[in-house]
Amino acid sequence: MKETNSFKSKLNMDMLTDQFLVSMIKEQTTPIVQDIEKALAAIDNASSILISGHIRPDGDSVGSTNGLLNTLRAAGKIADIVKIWDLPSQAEFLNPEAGIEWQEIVPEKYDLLIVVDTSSPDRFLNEKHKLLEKFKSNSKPVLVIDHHGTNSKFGSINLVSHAPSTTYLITLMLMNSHLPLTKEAFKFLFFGFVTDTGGFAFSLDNPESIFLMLKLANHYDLDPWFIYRKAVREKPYTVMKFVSEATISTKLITPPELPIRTAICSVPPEMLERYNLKNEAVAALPSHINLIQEADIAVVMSAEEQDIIVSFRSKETDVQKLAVELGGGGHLRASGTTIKNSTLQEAEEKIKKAIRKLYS
Ligand SMILES: [Mn+2]
Repeated sequence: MKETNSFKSKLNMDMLTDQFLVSMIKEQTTPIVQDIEKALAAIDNASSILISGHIRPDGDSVGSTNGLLNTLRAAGKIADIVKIWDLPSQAEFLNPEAGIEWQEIVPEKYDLLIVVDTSSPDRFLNEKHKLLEKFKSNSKPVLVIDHHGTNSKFGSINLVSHAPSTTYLITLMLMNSHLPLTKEAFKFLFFGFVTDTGGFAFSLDNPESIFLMLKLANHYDLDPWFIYRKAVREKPYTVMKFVSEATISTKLITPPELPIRTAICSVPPEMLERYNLKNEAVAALPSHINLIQEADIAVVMSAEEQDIIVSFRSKETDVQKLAVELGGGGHLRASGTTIKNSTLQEAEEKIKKAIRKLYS
């Protein structure tokens, strides 16, 4: 690989002793090195930074926000996170709220807004806080760091690239920086990688990423098995029961009713109430329903106030285009959308119509 001038000395990666790991980090960084430099320049220039993940945060969103928070605070900067939702239960063991005092967000206090793992402005609390408008009208930079293929690049600086997780992009960025990538910060970044890849599985098309993250876990003296187990191999008893009931109620629709074999799981609010679970418990469902061998597409729907939250998963089929057709976005085999002002029944009809249109 050609060495570029962009790699300065004494970066985080230069302190690693494993030269094979260092060369792999450089190789993984090369296609995005210019965006990384712009992102790091924006961070360097800011002394107070506001960080936001996406609504209904998953492990990658929590890992990205908290990994950055930790690093930026260790670098002596003022850094805060926009609190947007209850945290996913599998993140509890990391104690992500430690050291965080939640307060009313005053956008004017910050020099830089970093939005992570968020494909479009309607996926974070922008409407409520008018963050994009306030930063842009004051000519303050907005840095978007994300790995969703459908990202609309709504920042003034965008580190947006195909990657196994947003925390992976952040890891590459920090390895190319002088910012203190602490053990605590890397723990969150590793956790985001594990959760978003379903325990490394979805990153098998980029085996270097698995090697790199495992080697770094080793470097930071973390126990990868412990984090992996906590992240993807354990679920609360009530969630297990809820997942079982939701699975039993799942319909498998096959041709000719739909052009492609589709498993549809619909979660009425009553079901969550019965198990005393919050909406975040639904996040456990899509990958589970996608296990159904006879289904090409898995659809999970749940109600949230007047809207229906929809997740799509597939084994091979492109469900990104299905989400986009319905106003959402995501990845090729994992995507989602929100169908506004709708009942579960109406949303299901809309989804079936889109499936007939796209896969016939
Ligand atoms: Mn993600």
